[in-house]
Amino acid sequence: LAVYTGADIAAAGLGTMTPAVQRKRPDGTPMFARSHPGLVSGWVRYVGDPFALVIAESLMQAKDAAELVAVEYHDLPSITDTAQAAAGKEAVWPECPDNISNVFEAGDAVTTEAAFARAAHIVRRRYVISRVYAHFMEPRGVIGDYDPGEDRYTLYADVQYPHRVRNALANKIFKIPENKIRVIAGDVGGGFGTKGWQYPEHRLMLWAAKMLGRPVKWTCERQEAILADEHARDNISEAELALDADNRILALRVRTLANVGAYVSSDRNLLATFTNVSTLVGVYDIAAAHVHVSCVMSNSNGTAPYRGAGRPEAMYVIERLLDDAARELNLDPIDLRRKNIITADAMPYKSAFGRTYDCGEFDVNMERVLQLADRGGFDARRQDSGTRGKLRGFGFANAIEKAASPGLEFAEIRFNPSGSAMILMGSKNQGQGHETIFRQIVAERFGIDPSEIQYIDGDTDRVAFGIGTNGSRSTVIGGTALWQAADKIIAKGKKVAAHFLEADAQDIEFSNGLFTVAGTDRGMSLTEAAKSAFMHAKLPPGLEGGLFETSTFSPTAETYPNGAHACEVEIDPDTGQVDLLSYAVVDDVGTVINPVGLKGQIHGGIAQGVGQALMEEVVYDRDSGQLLSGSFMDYTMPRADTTCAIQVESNPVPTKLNPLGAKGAGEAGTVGALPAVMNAVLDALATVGVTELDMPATSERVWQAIQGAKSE
Ligand code: MCN
Repeated sequence: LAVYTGADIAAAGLGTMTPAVQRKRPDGTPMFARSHPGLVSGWVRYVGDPFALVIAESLMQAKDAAELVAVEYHDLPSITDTAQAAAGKEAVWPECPDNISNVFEAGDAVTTEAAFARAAHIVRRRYVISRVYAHFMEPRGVIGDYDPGEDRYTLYADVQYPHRVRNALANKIFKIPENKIRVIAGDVGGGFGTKGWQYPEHRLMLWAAKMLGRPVKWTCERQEAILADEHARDNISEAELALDADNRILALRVRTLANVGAYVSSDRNLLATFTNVSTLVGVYDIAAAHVHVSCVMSNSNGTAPYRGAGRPEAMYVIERLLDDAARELNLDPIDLRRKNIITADAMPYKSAFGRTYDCGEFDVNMERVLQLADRGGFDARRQDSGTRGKLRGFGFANAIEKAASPGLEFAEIRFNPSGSAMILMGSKNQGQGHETIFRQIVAERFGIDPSEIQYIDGDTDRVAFGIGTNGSRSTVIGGTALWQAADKIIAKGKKVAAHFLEADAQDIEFSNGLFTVAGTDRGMSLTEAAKSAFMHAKLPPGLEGGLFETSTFSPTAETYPNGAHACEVEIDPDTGQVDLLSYAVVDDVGTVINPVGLKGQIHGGIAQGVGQALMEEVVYDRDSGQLLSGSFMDYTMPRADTTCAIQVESNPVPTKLNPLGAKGAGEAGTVGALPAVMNAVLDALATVGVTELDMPATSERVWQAIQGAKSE
């Protein structure tokens, strides 16, 4: 039906995304950023860079036609490795010869330097965090449609932020009013941050639908997904810890090279490099800290938020550094943590990065998880493994993250004339179980059966406003908006009930779904009140008919979910195979809204952390820039037999920052799992002289490390 190229897109005048963040390059000149145009012309900058769109009646026709697109490639040198890109070995963009798009700093360099100057011990390490890809259950998909009568586009797509995608398409790409675009996201099929934003296919399908006068559909195949969907993590940190003679931590200093890929199209490509580095000091009382991040461009796909978005990276650095410091100084890693942990009586605690941890019992979490994991019995278990020729390791990590940062979210509660209820949420579910928890909140407040409440999200024409799921914000922010909307429903319901019960609204009480006149047995249910609210002829003058309420909420500060993770691994020194034997976590997500849902979130998060620590990795060939891990034959995913039974216990310390007392939870498992698992691997390997190993701890890498130590 059509073949379009970058030149067609350019001629159509479609806009691009742009980053809002403005930073400087190392030499003080403005940040270097180039946006992806949707389809490129003349120059592809990474394997997977889209340059032509082929549309046909059937998938087979389209694939055959795509094979006929003749491309004359001139091979140019490429650079995909983070350290080599940062060394400016080859330039991704000639205009930016050192490949440094921008730099970010936080903390206080001067006080940190001074603390290092008076330190009794300084421990230095280099940590590499590998590049991974989310690999959600369902690859992305898009249908674009255009209605010439209304001059209006409809995008059906599995996006995490329907309203923000609509706004971006309207304001940045098509430059039309938002009400000219409708975005409908049904079941998202997993997102993990990677389906968060505006991909080229969104604008291309809408534009092509208009050009061709018919809907156009695209479904990503697994191999395209890993080539072209955003990747994540991929950074190298040089970390230093300063301690006094009594092993109290004086300061932390970190320099990070973060690989952002070939384009910087929006803040998304930079988010993980700055928003969450502020938790680098972890749950420890560290008076001085400084971090310097260089955002490095390379001939690779862009990186963007993926479950944790900088938080697992931050915890990885501090928690591995503590284990390495303990090993170097011949201390017990837990005792070193005990000495430096922030205790509950220090709350609220302002960290060296200026973050205020409002509440939490970090020491309680730590001691409890050590009991759960039976650390006392570890030596005996290690001996037992030894008798079977295996190396056993105990891994520990405390974790803290910034979640539910200030920002609006929206909720609406509607009653129908029959008294049935519906809720419309601005946040989009992508697998976390929002239909359950938001119904549950309303059901508990209104005393109605959750299964009788209709749940709606993901449609910009039906839901007035929304931001979406990221940074574990939906429960806290969307849940509070819903809570407030419920308050309004009850307030209005009281007026309706007062009228029908012939009482004063002041005297109406509400509990368990019933409005009652205080001190009497006269009452009416919320459902009855809702029905009555539509009986316009019976309503008093001044009382508006119907029962619908909306609310938005933005917290004044972020919450700090925290927890402690402990796990054990066994390594076969002959093969390098790492087996995860046990895993325990004690988590504080404030008020637990749904214990089963929470457990699922923690399990899933840990599985993703274990996957990255032990096997997952996106690999580009250093010489050719080709993607080597292009399918599940080369990109290893964790399976049921990779993990083990996971014990999850909660130690909820409700926050006062929202009426639910909730903190975020959706990323917590991953945040703690990366360091906990790698610390366990290193604890096992240290017994045979291996003290340094980068993730993923694949059997080959582990075996090589053991051979290396033997030959030394
Ligand atoms: N919950 C709870 N009590 C709390 C907080 C949360 O019981 N105090 C439980 C609830 O079941 C809730 C769930 O945890 O539905 C997640 O809540 P929340 O922490 O508010 O996180 P969001 O709903 O905003 O989800 C975002 C978060 C992120 S950022 C990623 S990435 C992620 C994740 O959640 N992607 C997921 N979990 C995922 N789970 C699935 N299945 N699929 C994804 O794509």
